[in-house]
Amino acid sequence: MTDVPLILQVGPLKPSLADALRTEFRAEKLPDDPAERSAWLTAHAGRVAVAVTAYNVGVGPDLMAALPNLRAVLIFGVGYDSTDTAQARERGIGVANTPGVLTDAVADLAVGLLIDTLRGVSRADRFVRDGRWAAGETFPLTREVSGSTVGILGLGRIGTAIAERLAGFGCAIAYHSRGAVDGVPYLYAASPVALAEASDVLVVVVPGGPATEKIVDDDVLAALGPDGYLVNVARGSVVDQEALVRRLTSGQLAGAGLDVFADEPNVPAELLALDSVVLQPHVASATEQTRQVMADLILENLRSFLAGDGLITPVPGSVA
Ligand code: NAP
Ligand code: 8YV
Repeated sequence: MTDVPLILQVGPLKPSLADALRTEFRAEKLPDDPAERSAWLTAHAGRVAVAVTAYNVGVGPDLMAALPNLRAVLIFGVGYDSTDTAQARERGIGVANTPGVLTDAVADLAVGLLIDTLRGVSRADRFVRDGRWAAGETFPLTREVSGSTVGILGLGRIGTAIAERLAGFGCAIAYHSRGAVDGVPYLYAASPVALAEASDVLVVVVPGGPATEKIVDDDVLAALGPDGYLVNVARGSVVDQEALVRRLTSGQLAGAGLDVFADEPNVPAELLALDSVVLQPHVASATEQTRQVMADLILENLRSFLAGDGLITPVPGSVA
């Protein structure tokens, strides 16, 4: 046992980031195997000063409680719903994420997913590859994107970037957040149901966590109606996935574009079988450029924190 402060990698990270943590900071990786993890924690937990993790793993309540000298958690991603921020606040542990630097990439993918879902880009590609065009079949008409009304649930950084892109398509934009946003030219809806009622397409981009658990419930999907579409680039937890599957399979919803799911990487078999949905493996921020800048921001936070200058991008409510 030594008292040198340790940087701990929790879960998989971008390989170049994991390399930089290991070479520049002598970081160690928490074993994945439960028995090995438990033995590692028994031997080294007291040395861990900083944990570096990603959205899909995080530092949950048990792991955080097992690290008595933890001082900071750095999250590769803007969402921090898998990390116990309440315990961190109580214990004065700083939590930082990577906000802003992935906004454009996520907004681009959301708009691409929306266009694909309404216009059937992936479906038409399958149609051609399957030889159906060559065999004389006609691809069915699809739904116009330009001029449609798009509801944005969560007009934050990414929601705003999506709205700005879609305004360029001549879409009417409505939104719902817990409060109206000053100075935006979009229609404010007082609830998720009111937003869905006003929208042809509902794009979901609120943070995950208990406050937004199934915020898109069956009532919201019903309000969207049989000609309505859902696009989710937020978290699987924010949509009632069973209700979504039911409405899609029964034709009570026209289609969905989904980058996120309730139990990733598992996607319900019913969705895999549906031609009206476009499915993505949680890749909205996954460009070379964005992932590099996210990794750089993690390292900048770490260097700043270790130099005693605090976290550069603490999450709301966190100590810096
Ligand atoms: P942000 O700037 O904090 O925006 C979040 C928005 O959601 C704000 O407008 C906020 O407004 C609203 N909101 C929060 N709680 C709400 C509630 N209970 N009801 C209604 N609105 C609520 O965050 P961001 O950078 O845009 O990121 C948003 C989320 O996108 C992340 O947290 C993450 O889960 C997800 N994301 C996914 C991917 C992906 O790969 N698919 C990539 C990046 C991000 P108010 O506080 O005024 O309500
Ligand atoms: C992930 C995301 O961070 O930022 C978020 O909240 O969901 C994504 O950008 C990314 O997939 C890497 O973990």
